[in-house]
Parts: sequence; structure tokens; C-alpha cells
Amino acid sequence: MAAHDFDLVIRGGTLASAAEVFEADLGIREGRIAALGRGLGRGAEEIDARGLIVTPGGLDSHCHLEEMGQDGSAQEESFDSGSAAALAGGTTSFLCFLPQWKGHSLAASAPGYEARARASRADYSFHQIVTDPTPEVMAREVPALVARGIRSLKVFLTYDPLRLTDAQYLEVLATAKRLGAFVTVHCENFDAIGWRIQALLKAGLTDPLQHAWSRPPVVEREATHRAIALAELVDQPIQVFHVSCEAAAAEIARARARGVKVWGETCPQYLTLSHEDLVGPDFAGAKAVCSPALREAAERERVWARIQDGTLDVVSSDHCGFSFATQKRVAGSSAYGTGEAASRPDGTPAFNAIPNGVPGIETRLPVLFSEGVSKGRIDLPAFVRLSSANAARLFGLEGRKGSLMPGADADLALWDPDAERTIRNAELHHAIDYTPWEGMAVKGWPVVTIRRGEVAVREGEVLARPGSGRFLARGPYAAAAPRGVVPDGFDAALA
Ligand code: DUC
Ligand code: ZN
Ligand code: ZN
Repeated sequence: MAAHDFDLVIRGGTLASAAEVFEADLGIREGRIAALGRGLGRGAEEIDARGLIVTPGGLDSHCHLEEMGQDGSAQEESFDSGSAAALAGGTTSFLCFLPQWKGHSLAASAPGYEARARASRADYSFHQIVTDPTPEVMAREVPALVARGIRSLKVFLTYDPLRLTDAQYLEVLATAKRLGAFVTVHCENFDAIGWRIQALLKAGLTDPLQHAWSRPPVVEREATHRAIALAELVDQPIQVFHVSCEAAAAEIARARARGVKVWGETCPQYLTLSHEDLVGPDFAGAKAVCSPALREAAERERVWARIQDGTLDVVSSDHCGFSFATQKRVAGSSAYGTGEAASRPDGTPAFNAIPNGVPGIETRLPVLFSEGVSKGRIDLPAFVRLSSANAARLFGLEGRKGSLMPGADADLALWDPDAERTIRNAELHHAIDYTPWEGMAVKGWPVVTIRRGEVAVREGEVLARPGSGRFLARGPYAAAAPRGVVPDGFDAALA
């Protein structure tokens, strides 16, 4: 008889799944959850979880790591540092992006990117960005990608070198439908933003705050409406990325009420930051430049309300690694900026040329736990749905990630709900020189992170080795399947 029943037992914790909260021990064998129950048998290793809350490890379904620019440069956040930060913040797996550059095949766009990702300490998969949906890319490269288990595409309706026309977006939707792939969409109106930028620059308004003025909620609402309408026309499921405002969320809610398969994601920055973070001495507002832009302070509670009513059901980080001392200060240093690289007399970029994005892969869950669970806006099952379970369902990882059911990967975060911490960049594990949440007091912190049954982080010390993360191949799944409703019964995608 074996000397022990399990490799690891998490004993005496409060378990929180996507559906319920209960007291139980959790037994792990060979990296998977093997049993839940009271008084489980012995483990070769045991963790005393009394007083702790045990949730599935986070799945961050939208983060930018070591993303390569067209000139071959890579974002400062490496897979090694970014995955260490993810694990330290209770996130055990993530989805990031394979780029495509206009005029280039998928294969030629990011040579070596998948090899770089093998340095990850957390499990990972990719969304494929499509910027140039040529017949060759759509007919040969995307099917080959899906066959390899990369089953989600990302498209942009803005950013000059990335955006698709409506005709191209329709092509991507139709291809995804034929292949059973999922589509995620960045929704902002490119021409409207360009028009506002020119007028702001002409008026001499160049500060980081004007980034928000250049792309107000109506610009996001219009593109969200259009993205959904065209997806409805094709009958292709989509997720609207990083919803920042009620007006865009309302478009999603209306479409869902019609039965359209559309989902909405938001990020901690839209729940906690505002225009006020875009203002400050010494160009500090650039730290909070992201797109969609931060909104007026009152908008945050409206976004929370859309979380509470289920319209927005995933909270991702949209982590972007642009350090303040380096890339944030270099005009046009990223494709995630709009318009010519205009600089100001002091050398800092005008608002439109600041690289867009904030780092948040490590703080995503502590901020969501503190502002959500500790402040009573959401309960623990909602926290689990928002932080992992819903993303697992939408991206083909259901039953493997975001679950406490026997058979799921033993990815867990053990939360001390009473821990009071102040977020300090100096204590984070990412490679970026700032956090927009510097000085924020949070209540609740993940004190242990377990990835596939191994203790990956204990009290802030990252134990998981670079290269120990695994690629997550994804097969066909229900959320990506069309619902079978097309206008007049004529399916143009299959004709
Ligand atoms: N928005 C950001 O803020 N950064 C990266 C890309 C994006 O869409
Ligand atoms: Zn985006
Ligand atoms: Zn993004």
C-alpha cells in the first residue's frame, strides 16, 4: 500500500469554485485535482490552509508579453519575468499574442516567438493577431494554426498598422466560423480617433490627458456596436476586449438579450483608475495611457454594475510592458499608439505617440479581490468566474483550468483574505519600472500559488523555474460554435 494517498493535500481551507463556497480538503495527484472532501487521507506533502480561501489559479486571457515589434524589438516584459509576476499574483496560466505584420505571412511575422514563450513558468497559449487577412493567410495559415491548438484570433478596429477594414473583419469572422475558432476584438473607431487627434494637436493640446479626450466613450460604443453587428451577420461568437464604459457594455447587453454569442471583458484599470491618473507632474500621466482610455471617475461604478449584472464576465489584465523611463517616453516606440510620432519641446511624446498600455499581470487579482470581494461588490464565486472560470469556458480550457473539479489541473491560489498590503512596484516581480497602482491599499493577497500540483510561489518567493510552464493546445469547444442563426437562412460564410 502506498505510504500516502496524495502527492499534496491542501487541508482545512475554504474552497471557492465558480459556483459555491465550502469547507473541504483538496487532494492532488500527478498534477491534477484528485479529490475534495473532509478528512482526506494523507499527502506526501501537506499545506495547512486553515483561515485561507482556496480558489482556482487565475487565467489571464489577455496579456502582452515579450511582444515583438516589426523592427524585431521585443517588449521589455519577458516570458520569464512576466510569468513570475503572474504566478506571484495568483495567476497560473495566460493567453498572449502572436503578431502579424501587414504584408507578411503569419509565419514570417514573429520568428522565434513561440520558442521564446517556452521560457514561461506559467502555462500559456496564444491568440493570433490578424492584421492582413490575405487569401493565403486565411486559407492555409489560419487552418494550420487551429490544427495546432491555437483556436482564437484577435483583431483591431483601430491602430494604424494593425486595424482591419470592415470587409477584412468580415473575412476573419467567416474564416473563424468555418474553423470553429473564436474571435476577440479591440473596438474603437479609427477614423474618429484620428480626426479628434488632429484637432487636439492643432489646438496645442498635447498632454497625456488628451489621450482620453481623443477617444471618448462614443468612439468605443460605435465600434462595439459595429463589431457585434458584423459578428451577428456572420453568426460568429466574439468577445469584446477591454470594455471601459457603460455605453459599450450596453451594446453587449442588448445583443446578448437577442441571443447573440457575444461576451465582454474588462480590466482592473477601468474599475479603479480614471482621468485623474492621466494628470501629474513630470509626464506621470503617461503611466496610465492605455486604450480604450481611462474614463471619468464616475464611470468606474457603472463598469462594476455591468460586472454585477453579468454583461462583463472576464477581468483580464491587458498587461503591457512599457517602462516609464524608457518606452513610455519614446514617441511612436510601439504600434500601440496612433498617428505620427509627434514630440513636444521637452522631448516627451505628444499624447498620441505614447505607447498604450499598463502593466498589471501581477496586480490583476489582488486588485480585483480587494475592490471586489473585500469591498463587497462581488462574492467569491463571482471572483472565480471573473478571474479564471469564464475565460476557460470562452477559450477552450474548460475542465482543465479555472476549476476545482477532480480531473482539472491542480492550479490553485491560496488567499489570505485579511492580509492588508500596500502595492509597491519595488515588491512586484514584473520587469517594468512602475505600477499604476503604486501606493494602493489592498485587503486580500495570494500567499501560495500552486501550478499543476507544485508550489510555484510561497509568500512572494517564486519557486517555479523558467521553462516549467506548458503550452496549452485547445481543441473544438462549445462557446466558439455558431448558434445557427443567419439572416434569411443564407450562410454567406459557408457558401
Ligand atoms: N491597448 C492597450 O492599452 N495596450 C495594448 C493594446 C491595446 O489595445
Ligand atoms: Zn486591445
Ligand atoms: Zn491588449
